[in-house]
Amino acid sequence: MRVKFPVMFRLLVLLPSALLTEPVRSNEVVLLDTTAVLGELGWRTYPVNGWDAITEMDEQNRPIHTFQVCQVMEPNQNNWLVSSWVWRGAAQRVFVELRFTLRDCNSIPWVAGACKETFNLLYRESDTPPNHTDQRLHPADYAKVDTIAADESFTQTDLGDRVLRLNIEVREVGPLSRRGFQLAFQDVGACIALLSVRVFYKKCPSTRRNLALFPDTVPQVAASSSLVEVPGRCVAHAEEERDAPRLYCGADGDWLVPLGRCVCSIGYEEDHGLCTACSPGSYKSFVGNIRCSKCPTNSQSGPASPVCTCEKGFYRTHSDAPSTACTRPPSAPRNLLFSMNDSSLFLEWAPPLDSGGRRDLTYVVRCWRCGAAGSCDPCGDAVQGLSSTRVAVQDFLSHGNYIFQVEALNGVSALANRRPAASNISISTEHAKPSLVGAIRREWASHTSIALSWHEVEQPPAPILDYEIKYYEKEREHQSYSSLRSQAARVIVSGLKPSTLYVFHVRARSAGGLSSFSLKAEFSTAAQSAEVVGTRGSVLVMALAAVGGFSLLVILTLFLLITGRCQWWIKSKMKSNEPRRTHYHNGHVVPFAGVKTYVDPDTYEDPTQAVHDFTKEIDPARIRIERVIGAGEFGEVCSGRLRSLGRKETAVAIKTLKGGYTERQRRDFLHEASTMGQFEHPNIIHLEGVVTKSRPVMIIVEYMQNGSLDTFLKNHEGQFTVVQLVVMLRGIAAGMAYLSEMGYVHRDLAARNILVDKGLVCKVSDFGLSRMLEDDPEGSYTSIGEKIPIRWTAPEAISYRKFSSASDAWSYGIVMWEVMSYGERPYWEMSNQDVILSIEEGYRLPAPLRCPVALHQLMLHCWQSDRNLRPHFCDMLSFLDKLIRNPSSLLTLVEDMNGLAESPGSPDYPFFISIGDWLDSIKMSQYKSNFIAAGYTTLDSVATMCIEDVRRIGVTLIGHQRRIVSSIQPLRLQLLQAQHNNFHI
Ligand code: ACK
Repeated sequence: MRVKFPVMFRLLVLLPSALLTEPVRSNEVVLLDTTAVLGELGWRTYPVNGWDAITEMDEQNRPIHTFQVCQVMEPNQNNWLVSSWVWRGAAQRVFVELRFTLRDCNSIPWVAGACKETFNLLYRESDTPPNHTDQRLHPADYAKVDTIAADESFTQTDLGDRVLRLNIEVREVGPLSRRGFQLAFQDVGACIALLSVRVFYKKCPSTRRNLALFPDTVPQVAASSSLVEVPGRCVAHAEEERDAPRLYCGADGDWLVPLGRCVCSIGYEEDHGLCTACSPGSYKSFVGNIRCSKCPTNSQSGPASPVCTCEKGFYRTHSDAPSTACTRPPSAPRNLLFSMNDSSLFLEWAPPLDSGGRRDLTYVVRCWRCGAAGSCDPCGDAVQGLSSTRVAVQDFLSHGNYIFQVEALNGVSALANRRPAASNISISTEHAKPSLVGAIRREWASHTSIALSWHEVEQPPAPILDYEIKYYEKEREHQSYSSLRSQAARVIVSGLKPSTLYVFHVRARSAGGLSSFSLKAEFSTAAQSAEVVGTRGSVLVMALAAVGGFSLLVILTLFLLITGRCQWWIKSKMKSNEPRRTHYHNGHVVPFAGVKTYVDPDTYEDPTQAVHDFTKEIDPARIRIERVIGAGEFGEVCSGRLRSLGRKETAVAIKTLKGGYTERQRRDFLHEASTMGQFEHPNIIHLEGVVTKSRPVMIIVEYMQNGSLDTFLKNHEGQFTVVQLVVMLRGIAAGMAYLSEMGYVHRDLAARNILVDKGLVCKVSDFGLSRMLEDDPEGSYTSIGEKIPIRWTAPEAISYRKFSSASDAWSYGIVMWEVMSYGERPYWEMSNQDVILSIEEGYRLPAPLRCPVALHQLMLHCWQSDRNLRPHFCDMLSFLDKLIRNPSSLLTLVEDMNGLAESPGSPDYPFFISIGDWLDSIKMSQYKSNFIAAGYTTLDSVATMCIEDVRRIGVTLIGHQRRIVSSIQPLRLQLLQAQHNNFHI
């Protein structure tokens, strides 16, 4: 007997066709889709009165092919439904997606014995479609794929309405070797409506990665885990870097493990995955994924230029890097003066007004002696390569006429086709008056006065009446000068500007007239705040060092005190009579008795039970989705509103699980909710609840208006005070202290996984189980094939999978660095491999610009190789609280810290022996020639550079400028240490 179920049938045809169809994913190739067949399907039933084929029209007048069977009253049913022949194309393995409803036997009266709740899926391979003349069924030719049961059955509500429960099941068929196949559905007495059958295979769709193109690739099937290695072809104007680009096509049609890469050729830069020509006015002289740089000053270029050419009258030497400005020869030296004493004639001059844009200025001094007849002969060889602006001439005749010429030269003088600019002076030694004044000394200086003294020449030809002191600001040499008179060989010059360099020279007046001026001396007034600067500058340096050292000592003491207190607190808690549940080991913070402990949902035999225990089911009618705000691993992330009983609406973020998911995906998706639902803390993202009983499956969390922390900081660079940044860090530390106390290890703590609300409160988020595998864009495969965000992860976790709260502490140090540098990428563009190696070698991220010493010290503390030495989150929390309460402790910046080298907490930076060595260590080797050309030849000279200097020598990329400047600090420390230890580099 056949049971008809018209109610179900009505429900079926009322189904919107959208429910039966699924948008085709880009990595699926559909071989058969019954919802897309407009004509006859041509499927057969055996016996003919077993399965019923029903074709109805949907709301758009398209046919919906369904098959029903419901022979539940009589035992021993064997009803077959056989599909038409399907060509398998390139597939070696296909997926069959079935949408069906299945009525549960309890809902049908009087069928107790015969009714079944499953059916069988089978297939038969053949090279050609079946012969039309032989339409008999040969069950033995079919291989069974699986017995299919319903997840959800067809039920009846209290009101007697039937509620449709649509089941979607996907099965894998293969490996296939013949050209095609047929599917068969064997019913053994169930009440089934088969609504759609979709057969597809997966391919890795053609893609572009790392500037290489990869073609459509069908996964191999031999072993479902095997990967197909696919070589990539570089896009136009790109070339292979070290290793040829490769991708692996995984069995699920996903591209995996990108290896090697292409990089843009000289003259081209990366733009949205392609290499585009550098625009006129810019250039790129290296192969690599660096941006084109603006042409340096006084140069120009056309499109796709490897280098910019110098404008007329400007030049570059062979050793000048393409990034350096084009320069020209200097103008003439200025103010060539002489003075004399008994034995020497001194020449002195001021540097040229225009150095030509270079720092490699030198001078050549030539001398001619002229006879009475006016003819002049060279006095000897020219003195070449002088870098100072004064020379002493000995061996001159006391009754002679001389012409001296001083030429200014720089690195490009030889390239310019013209004589170097020069200044000349004619001197008659017979009439020249010697200077009666010896070297000028500074006695002391305040911010407005300088006291000077000088020696008189012993036995002057005539008694000295007084002295004239001439002085001017060094920077205003040509604009004005002042003069004073003094009868003694000393003077106090007052009314000067603070922190200003002055030039002084003195001449004597005797009965014989005015002597020539003494040599110039340069002295500076003190800064406004200083009282009187003693003649020994070292006193000042020592005082400053003492102040710096003291503040560091205060910071360290604070830290140790807090740490001590926190440990004491832990110990006193541990002394309690209550039994402890876990113990203190491996750098893991102890969950105490009475403190809630995190339960891993994976320890539940039935994961839905964990969802039930830790989350709240929300009625979807209370949720209003407003807009999509991002894409998660499992589906879209939306913002919306949640209406609560008795409360007004709250803003929420809604994570959705996209349709067509597998059971495993659903479990992984809800794993995050089961984890999050166990936490209740103001710095942990709050779970409102889940929707699991209807589709789409959703996780509802509180809405964080400012989104993820890394993007937020990048968008607000430089807009917060240090205290505001520390308050954000404090929030994250509070959340992490809570998690570690619960015994939860996050494993992916990074600014991108912190969310920020409208009041700038930071909350830890992302508790996804699968993030280690797929979700995190920073995840990279380790040698053992695990995906780990290398830059944020502690070395022991990378090497031995030792994840603990101590490895979270390492990541927290990286988050601190991200926050203090406003979202800069940790280790910049260094490759993951280089990051691992340099960490092993002891390199640690230098302090970001304007980073307080206390914070960089804390970062370094988090990055100790021995994880047992890293601070606990509760220690860090108290430390940050103290800093916030004493903002003055944040005033000492790393760049200002001179005394650090001597302090016990000084960081263990590597030791450099040359500029090249140092630039190599920070991966900035390409700028070696810029430093040399600009005259920076020693580490000492580099240690004084500021960001302006770095820019001036031709480092145009802001990221590189910052990296260089922040790496100068270890150099300063090294030099201070070297001074302290009395050795020279
Ligand atoms: O950086 P965003 O704006 O912040 O973009 C990502 C995106 O969704 C994908 O994860 C944002 N997002 C995630 N959770 C929330 C939330 N609870 N509140 C606001 N935005 C969120 C995240």
